[in-house]
Amino acid sequence: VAADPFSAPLTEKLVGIVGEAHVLTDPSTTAAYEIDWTRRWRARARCVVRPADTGEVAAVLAACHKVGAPVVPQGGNTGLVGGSVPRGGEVVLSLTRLNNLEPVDEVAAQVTVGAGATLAHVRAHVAAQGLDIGVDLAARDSATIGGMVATNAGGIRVLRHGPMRRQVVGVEAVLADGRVVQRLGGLTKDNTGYDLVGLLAGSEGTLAVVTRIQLALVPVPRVRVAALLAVDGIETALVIFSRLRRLPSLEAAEIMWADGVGLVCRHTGRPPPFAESYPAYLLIECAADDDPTEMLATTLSWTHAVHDTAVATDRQDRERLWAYREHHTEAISAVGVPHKFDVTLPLGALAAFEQEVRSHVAKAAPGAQVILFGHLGDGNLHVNVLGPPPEDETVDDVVLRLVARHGGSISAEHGIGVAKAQWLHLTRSEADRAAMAAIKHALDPRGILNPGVIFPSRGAGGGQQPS
Ligand code: 2HG
Ligand code: ZN
Repeated sequence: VAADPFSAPLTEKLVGIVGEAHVLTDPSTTAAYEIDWTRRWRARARCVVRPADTGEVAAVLAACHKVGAPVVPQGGNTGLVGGSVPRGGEVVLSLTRLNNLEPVDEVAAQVTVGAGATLAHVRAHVAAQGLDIGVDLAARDSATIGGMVATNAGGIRVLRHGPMRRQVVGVEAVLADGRVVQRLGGLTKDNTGYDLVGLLAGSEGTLAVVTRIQLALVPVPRVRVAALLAVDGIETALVIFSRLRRLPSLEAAEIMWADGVGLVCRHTGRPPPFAESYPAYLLIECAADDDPTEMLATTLSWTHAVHDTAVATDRQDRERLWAYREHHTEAISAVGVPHKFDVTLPLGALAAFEQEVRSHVAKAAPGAQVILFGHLGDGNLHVNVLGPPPEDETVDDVVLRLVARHGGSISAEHGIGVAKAQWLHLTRSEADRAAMAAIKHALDPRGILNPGVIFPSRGAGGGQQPS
């Protein structure tokens, strides 16, 4: 019989491991670790523990494992599916102090970093060698590499370089009972049993806690060009994209609509992108050593479907165009607490889905505001619904079932977290779920790592209830 985790003097044990200053229990200091970025998911932690290195992470997990105390690993807490905040009474294991950056290996084009290093810090660290990480995303200043690996983060360059899993050459991770596994040899070829590195990428803190990551780096291209194209809608955008995708220099193809861009302008005080407003906007970026501008212009010259274009090459101008896209998340959150659906559809189903998701949500939640945007090239739309209260899951059910009917995925790049656990069955069969559960049980037999994430918690309909 497991000891009652709440009667054991666990907190004292943790203080002995990491020091008093790094075990937080006072609500004024724990609050920021207990609420997620969307403000939809919030609960009290038993305590927040901030180890300094792998040894301390291992000791913390061993202590928690001994008494069966549940643990929620947390990086930059920029997740959007409630997977990095407590459900009530867990130990929050914050990895942000593991932010060591090791020297860049220029020959191998690799770097090894601590799980708590932010994406922006690692990019700045490797930039001196003319290198970069293949993944980039709007939360770059806060998102940590460990969290990005754990969630297999995607972002704006998946088209060119793939998601986070593809950038990871090796990891060091601590298992639920405190033992450490390490694959940091930096070998390009290494077929020695199961691919633990690939398995931990996207495991959302349910199988082990990633502490160090070895990343493959990509060269920084000499010239970058961004273009914002005003179009009539997603069908036109897809036709244009079908041409653009033949350009080897294409890195990003993002879509947004007039309402989202309007919200961004109001929220940030920026002027609209063009003198006139258009139904939708396609934002593309090409990067290469030889200036890709002319090839881009030639590729676009056949179409008359672009109403207006803004092109930018220098950094400031490019950032000005990207701002319309990257401020969507915060502009939406400034209006209210959104229901977020990060979904992928087959590209051929994207236009029908766009129409249907708007009409189905309007029927299920009259008056709700639906803001769409996303990574067109990946078939990845971010459906944000404002209006229904956080605990009302009617629109969640409507949107996710619609995705499944169109052959899509209920999570493209944000993960399942607790937000979508009860809908996992929509796109993962019973056999699939049994295989995943067997892996979970093998690596975490006491179920202490991020309970309620990916797999719905037993008894409850869908794990944590929204606050
Ligand atoms: C993005 O693409 C992020 O900017 C956030 O994945 C999406 O806020 C969202 O729904
Ligand atoms: Zn995204």
